[in-house]
Amino acid sequence: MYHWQIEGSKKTSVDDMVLLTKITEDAITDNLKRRLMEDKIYTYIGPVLVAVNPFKQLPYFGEKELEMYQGAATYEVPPHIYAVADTMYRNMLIDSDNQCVIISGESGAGKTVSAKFIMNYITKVSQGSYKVQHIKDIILESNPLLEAFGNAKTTRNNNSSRFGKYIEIQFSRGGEPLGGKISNFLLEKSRVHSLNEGERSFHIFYQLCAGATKTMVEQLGITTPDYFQYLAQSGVYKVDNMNDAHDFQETLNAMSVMGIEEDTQMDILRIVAAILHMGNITFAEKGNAAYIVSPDYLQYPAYLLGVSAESLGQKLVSRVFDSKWGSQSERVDVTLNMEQAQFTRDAWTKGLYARLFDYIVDMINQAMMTDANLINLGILDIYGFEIFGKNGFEQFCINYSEQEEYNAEGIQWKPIKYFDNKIVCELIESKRPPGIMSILDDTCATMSAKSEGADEDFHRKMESLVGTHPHYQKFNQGFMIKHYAGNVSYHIDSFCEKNRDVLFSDIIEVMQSSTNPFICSLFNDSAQTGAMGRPPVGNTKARHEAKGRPTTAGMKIRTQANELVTTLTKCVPHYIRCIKPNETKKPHDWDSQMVKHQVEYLGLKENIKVKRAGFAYRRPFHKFLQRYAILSSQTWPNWHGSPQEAINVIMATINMDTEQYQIGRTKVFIKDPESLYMIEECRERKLDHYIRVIQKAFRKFF
Ligand code: AD9
Ligand code: MG
Repeated sequence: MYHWQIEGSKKTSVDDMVLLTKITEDAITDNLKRRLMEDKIYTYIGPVLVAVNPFKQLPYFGEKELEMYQGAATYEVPPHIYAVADTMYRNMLIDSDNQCVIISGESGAGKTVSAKFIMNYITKVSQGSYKVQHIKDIILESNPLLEAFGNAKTTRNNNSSRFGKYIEIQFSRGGEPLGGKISNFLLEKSRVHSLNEGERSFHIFYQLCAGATKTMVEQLGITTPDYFQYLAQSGVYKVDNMNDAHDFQETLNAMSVMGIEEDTQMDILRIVAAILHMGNITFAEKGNAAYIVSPDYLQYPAYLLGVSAESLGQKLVSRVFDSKWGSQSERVDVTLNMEQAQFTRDAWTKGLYARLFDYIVDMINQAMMTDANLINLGILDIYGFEIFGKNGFEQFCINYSEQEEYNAEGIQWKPIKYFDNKIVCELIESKRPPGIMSILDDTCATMSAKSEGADEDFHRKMESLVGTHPHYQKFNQGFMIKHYAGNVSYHIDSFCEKNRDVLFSDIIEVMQSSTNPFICSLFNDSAQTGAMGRPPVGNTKARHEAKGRPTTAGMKIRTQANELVTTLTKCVPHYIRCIKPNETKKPHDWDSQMVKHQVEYLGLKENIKVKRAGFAYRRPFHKFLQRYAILSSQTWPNWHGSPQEAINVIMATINMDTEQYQIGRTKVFIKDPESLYMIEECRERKLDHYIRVIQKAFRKFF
């Protein structure tokens, strides 16, 4: 005998938004809100997972769920990120196809957390020997290590990824992880020297200050972060719910797991400390020439970097300029003014940091390298679209790469009507007629050694070449772009310097002369990885591209974005759309306008429509009956016959066209979504009826 209970109330949410009766942005937003209020953060649109950031730990990520989602059919279990991970893993094994998951959403929406859930799930459910366990440890420990060096507190996210990452886990045909590979994109290295209000630099700086051992304090001159100008400029040292000293231990442990020896760990920290000490070197000006205010401040960083205080000081205030740029070539001796000296110091520290970051990525890659020809599962966690109070070159690049990634999804997704992204892509990357990136590269190719007036020149050229573009608008200090995710105003300062991204050759020479072999090795540029990784150097052939132009940051991003799209097209894609429900970072706080905007630009409505078009609804008998038995007085509240008969009875009660459904072996199939909505409507009416009956009964008694 079956006994049915009313499943939820009329106002329950749907766990697959393909089932929404109305497909409007409001209905989608409302559905997500209802679910979040019940702590249900996951919702499907067919196979796409929508994840709303709960801003609190939820209980359903334990061993029980790890068990529950293995091999489970989607309809048997509530929507979950583990279900996506499980589908990827099983598809990969069954079809021997590479899989990837593209995680998108704005800054703070939960992309990195989602990526980690997937990595956790996959490493937990896959089998393997002792050796495989070690690879799993490396994969998992790569997260805290990369986050220490690549994440920072921004106003939008306390643990914001300041680099993009694509991690591939490589598996044997039997499903054991045997290796992996990380590609990193565009570290926001200017954060080393410039902080916006309310933000911090990369976590590692604060970790070192909070967690340094006695030896480190002595050997690296570590003290509290307010002593270091680079950190003191924003005055933010602590992050809610973050324990820097504890995280430091985790960073050190992660380095050990990567096989980085203790001596090398100390070398890495030496560079971190040297950067902080260099930031304390300040300049003043006499005439037009910069000088160092307190030459004493040169001693410590020079000692840490293994170079003489004299050469460090000299290279900060003057420059032998090997200005091989484009077809021009000149050698200029320049005395720097104060601004240029500061610029040089900052270029130096961020150059050091970028090389250190690349070194760490290299070490992780070496630790998980395998030469077996395997199938892989990739996870793309790129920075989220951002709009800050003041946006510069970095935001421009971040928003551009987010846009490229979005384009990559064009592979599978219908173009989104709401916004034709192609027009903005052209505005940014078109070669002919030149788009913004080309104009920027042209300006850089002809800019003077001292780069004076270059930004203004770039601004003027843009005005004449793209000034009339519908998504471009000029303002006094910069330009605005109407991106799909919002309008962003970019300030023009330093666009050219940041795009050119050269580390002056004489700085490189000083670094190569270091008595510390580790530092020398970082600057031993036989091949440069350029703006996104190691900055190009002035004295190598690799500096010049085929056309005789050096690689710029912009070129590098375009190349990497294209490579990424090529990689992704070779995989079976899966999608996770992360949504940030508020700006307060508080649980159960819902900003409808903000969510609706994300629903719009993530194209969720269009996704639902596409999914619905080819929709064939199928449900196991018991699930169907649980929901719809209420529709007939014969099947409700008890039923004694077979489930197949019950379904026939229900369908007859509501006059369902017999063409519209079929009863399979274990499931019922419904042809058109409209028929399903018809059943849903009948159910709602029935529920209304019951509610009225109950209310009436209540009124009678009270
Ligand atoms: V950015 O583009 O890197 O700035 P993400 O990566 O999208 O951004 P992240 O994953 O870092 O955002 O999430 C931001 C914060 O939200 C996390 O640090 C958590 O505190 C919080 N969060 C996100 N998702 C979850 C979750 N599923 N459960 C609990 C979460 N907290
Ligand atoms: Mg992130």
